[in-house]
Amino acid sequence: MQALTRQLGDVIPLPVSVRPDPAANFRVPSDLSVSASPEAADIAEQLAELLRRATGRPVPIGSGGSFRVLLEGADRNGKPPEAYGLEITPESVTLRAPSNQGLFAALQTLRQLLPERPAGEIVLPGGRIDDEPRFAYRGTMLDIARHFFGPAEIKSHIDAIAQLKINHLHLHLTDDQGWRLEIPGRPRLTEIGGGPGTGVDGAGPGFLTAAEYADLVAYAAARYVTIVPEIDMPGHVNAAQVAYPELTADGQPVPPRTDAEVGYSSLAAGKEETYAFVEDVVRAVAALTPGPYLHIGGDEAFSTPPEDYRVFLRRVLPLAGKYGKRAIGWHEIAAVELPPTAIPQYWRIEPADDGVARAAAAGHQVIMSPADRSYLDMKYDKDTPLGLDWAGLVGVERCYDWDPADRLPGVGEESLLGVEAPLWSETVRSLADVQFLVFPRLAAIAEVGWTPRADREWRSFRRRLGGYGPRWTAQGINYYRSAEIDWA
Ligand code: TNX
Repeated sequence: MQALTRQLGDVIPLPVSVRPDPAANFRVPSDLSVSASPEAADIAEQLAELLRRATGRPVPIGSGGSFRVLLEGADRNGKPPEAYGLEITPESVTLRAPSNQGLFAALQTLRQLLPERPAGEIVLPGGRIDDEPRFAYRGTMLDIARHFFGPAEIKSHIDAIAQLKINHLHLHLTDDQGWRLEIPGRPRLTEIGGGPGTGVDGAGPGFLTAAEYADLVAYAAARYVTIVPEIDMPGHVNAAQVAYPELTADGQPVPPRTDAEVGYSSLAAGKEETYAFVEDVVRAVAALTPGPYLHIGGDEAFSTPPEDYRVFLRRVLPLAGKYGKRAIGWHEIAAVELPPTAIPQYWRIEPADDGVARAAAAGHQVIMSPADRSYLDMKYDKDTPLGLDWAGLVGVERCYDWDPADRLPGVGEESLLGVEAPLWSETVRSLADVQFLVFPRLAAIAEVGWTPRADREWRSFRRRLGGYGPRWTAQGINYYRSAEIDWA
């Protein structure tokens, strides 16, 4: 009897319900094929591709296949769109969900039960998984302002995060050191803000054309990842002011900056040029972004007087709604009364009254990104060659062993839209650097966001994570082999 490739529950994030049936193992036949509901053709093709990769054999799609993809009825019985079932019997493997989003989630689970590369006979563990996420929003952020990453790199990152059921990629598109998205009618933003010498230490030039961005959004959508674009304001705007000096308070040009200071630049709350600019940008970004969110930044506006900050936000937050988007902002935005659908993203280390609890009490949803648990740009330990440490050292266990519903009094389970792990890029210079900081920690955040709190346990996660390592290796992902984990 061939040994099992994996146990049924060896999956990250851990599914809600795992019922193994050792009498029902499935031996993958040499003439395997995939059959699917007509509306699930795209998922069937993705499954066939995974099976081709795992077996090295051709995998046709047709009727009567032993791998079945079933889209079942629109009625979700109150379950979230990503809910799915995966059933493995001696005869067949069935992915079942009421939406393609759910089928995609099922596919990510099945992928972790398959080898990445052909390795002899494959026996899948019998039984049944029924699963659904704890939070609708499970995100990560990539800062392409401090260091630019191009379409191919961002796509490869999307491939890696989607496997962990991360379903939002927040792109930090603008900051003091660079402007990375082409805005029609404002060409100098990217000609200058994305040109040579931009980025921290001048090491990260480049920008996305509007067409490249639209293509990225579509690529992400095909993997059930929603792009959340961020235009950071009123602070973090030096690159915009270099391109358009009318955006400074006195209209005088400012020099480009490539250092990593924060809090020195600000849009002028009292100038109409400011709002004409912001509306041009918000309109353009909203038009390029089919997803529901537009992130307006709002963090660390240390050189904006508090009253100006409020004046600015009261005018700018409603612009997201005007162009059909829900505004997200770093938690500082809770200093003003927010439009009904606006979402503060909480990043603070110590609980403090930033108005976030008041916003939650008024019915606002909150995204949790506490820096000391979820900031992927913090060092793992004191010897980590990349990263910062202002929020402390963030090892894998620290990233895992906390709960978003406990973070801030007044912001409990029902107030949370979800969790996000940001990667700021001041210290990274390559995709390999990104991967080193993101993996394995994003796997921890993925489980924090998906798995019921009562089912989460560090020792179980640690064991499953050790088994995941070879998967990253096979995919060429430069993950950090933390000494906290016994890597396979
Ligand atoms: C704080 S926390 C920032 C970013 C920096 C990051 C570095 C927050 C919303 N803003 O401007 O890149 O620290 O860790």
